[in-house]
Amino acid sequence: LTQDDLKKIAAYKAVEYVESGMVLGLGTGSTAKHAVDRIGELLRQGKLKDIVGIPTSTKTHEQALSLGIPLSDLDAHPAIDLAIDGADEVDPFLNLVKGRGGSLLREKMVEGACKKFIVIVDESKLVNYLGGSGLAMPVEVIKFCWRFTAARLQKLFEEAGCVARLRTFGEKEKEEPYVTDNGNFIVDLYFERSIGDLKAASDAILQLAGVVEHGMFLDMATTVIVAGELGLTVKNK
Ligand code: DER
Repeated sequence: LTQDDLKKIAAYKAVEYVESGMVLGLGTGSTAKHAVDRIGELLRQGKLKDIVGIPTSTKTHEQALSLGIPLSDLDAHPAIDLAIDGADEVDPFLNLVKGRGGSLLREKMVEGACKKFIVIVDESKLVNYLGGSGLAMPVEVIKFCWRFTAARLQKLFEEAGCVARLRTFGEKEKEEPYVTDNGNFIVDLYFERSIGDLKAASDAILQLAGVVEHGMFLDMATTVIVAGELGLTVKNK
């Protein structure tokens, strides 16, 4: 089984929790893409009806449009029945790192408004502690004086050996800063050691005026579906 097969298996399992008439948060990323495709398929087959989708990115908005999934937004639907989305890291307490796809702000807004939030991952996303994968922990920051904000973020976590880097895209020498759907930059944090108390870390990050939001989703997931070589595991909060 390829990693994408596992992502699809987890996604299809999550869609089994979708009932007709639900307002759904539609996630972003390669795993959530399979869930959105599956919802579109079941709508087309008439197996699901009266679904309203609340996309977490322009990318997912376009995918859902192409599938004919009726769409709306948080202004019209401030309370959402169920969101399905991927994650970059899942710790043993179902805390998440998200946002390596750049959509963390809208994801956190939508998923924070949900009664149930199902996370779908392949087993490679499981970590012992957040930041433990050595991969990016994203922080969305305003463009204004982003270097100032990045330096304060790096200083905040110097104990954990933190390096803060502006997210860019494009070839070497012609790299451009990545700009989110909301017109902001992303500073990615890389850690050598655990940052310890996650709630304290979250509060400290959000106190910096130039920060918009960070990619730690603490105590938000209600169910995590993990697809592994040996099968599916469903972890409930
Ligand atoms: O950017 C995001 O938050 C995505 O959901 C990410 O966390 C998971 O993306 P993947 O399913 O492509 O690994």
